[in-house]
Amino acid sequence: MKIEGIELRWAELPLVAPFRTSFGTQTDREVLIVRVLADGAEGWGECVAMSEPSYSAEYVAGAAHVIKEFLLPRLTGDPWRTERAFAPVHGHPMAKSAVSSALLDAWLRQRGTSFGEFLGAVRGEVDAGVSVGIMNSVPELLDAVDAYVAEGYRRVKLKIEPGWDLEPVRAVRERHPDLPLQTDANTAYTLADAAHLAKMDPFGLLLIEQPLPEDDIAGHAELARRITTPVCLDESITSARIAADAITRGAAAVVNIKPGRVGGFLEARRIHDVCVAHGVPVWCGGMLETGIGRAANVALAALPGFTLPGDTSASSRYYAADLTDPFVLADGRLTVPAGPGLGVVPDLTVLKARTVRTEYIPA
Ligand code: OSB
Ligand code: MG
Repeated sequence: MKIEGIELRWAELPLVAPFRTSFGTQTDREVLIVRVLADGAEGWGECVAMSEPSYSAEYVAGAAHVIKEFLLPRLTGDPWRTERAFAPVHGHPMAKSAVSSALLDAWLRQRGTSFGEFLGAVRGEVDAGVSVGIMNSVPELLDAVDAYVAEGYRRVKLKIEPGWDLEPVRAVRERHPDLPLQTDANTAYTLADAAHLAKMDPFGLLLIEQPLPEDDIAGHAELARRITTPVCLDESITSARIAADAITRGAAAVVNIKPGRVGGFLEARRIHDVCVAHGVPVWCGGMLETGIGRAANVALAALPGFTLPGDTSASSRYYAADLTDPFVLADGRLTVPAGPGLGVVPDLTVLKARTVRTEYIPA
């Protein structure tokens, strides 16, 4: 496949409700959409970097710069060759993933193969979980959780931080004794909080996600010895090599896989394979994706090792109007798109209405 060029689109989508985590509050999703044009084929990718470098070092404007200056000149028509060509560029996994996913979409569309078939999906639909942000009060949280449970979500994840942990988790657990429930701290604690975090042990949580800073593998291993809730890593897992290391050291009983965090779907699949080999369950994380990123995530979540529900929620959990046909919850599940490539295309009317800037860069 010969690359003709790429189109970058900066779009802004209002979230249906503000989303607060331990690292900040989001009311809009600023999203960079990549379109690869090659031999008459085209492919779409979504960059999951946020507006600010608060979840990880990447941010939208930085990712766009890296894509233009360092990735486009290395882009080839072959997904594996491109991955190797990107490797000398240190870091920037979200920028790499956006471009390599768009390339993979074009490559698969040309072959009439879906993301799911290509990755090794074993299911036609995947269990959907939902990530619930930090709220102003416990009653407000309970209302939000009740509504998601009524919609059919198969598990709930509560964002936590110091000052918003025991009380909200206890309240949700009392109201929903059998609900699959987990927490996500986005690095907000230190090992000195171990005794405090152990107070959540009686709540029967599926896991606690990324309680400590991303570079603290040893700390997570020590914390895992001091609490009974399984420790799951998100931010720390940036490659299959680190996944193997964290698992071997006892720092990760569960792994959250996000293609954008690890440089793309090829590495995401390797992490899945490493975890399966170690008997470690995985689930698909989310970064408030539009339908473009969601389509690929849902296909990934259909791999055999994804035995826990992911943060792959319906479009309506995020956006009043998604960039693609909406992903809809049916009996608490989302359907894996079956068509070639992503199996979805952006609705150009919605995309144009949300686009604030477009740039075409010939190869
Ligand atoms: O840590 O999993 C996270 C959203 C943005 C950045 C980081 C995270 C999240 C979520 C929401 O938890 C997942 C989603 O529903 O897309
Ligand atoms: Mg997380």
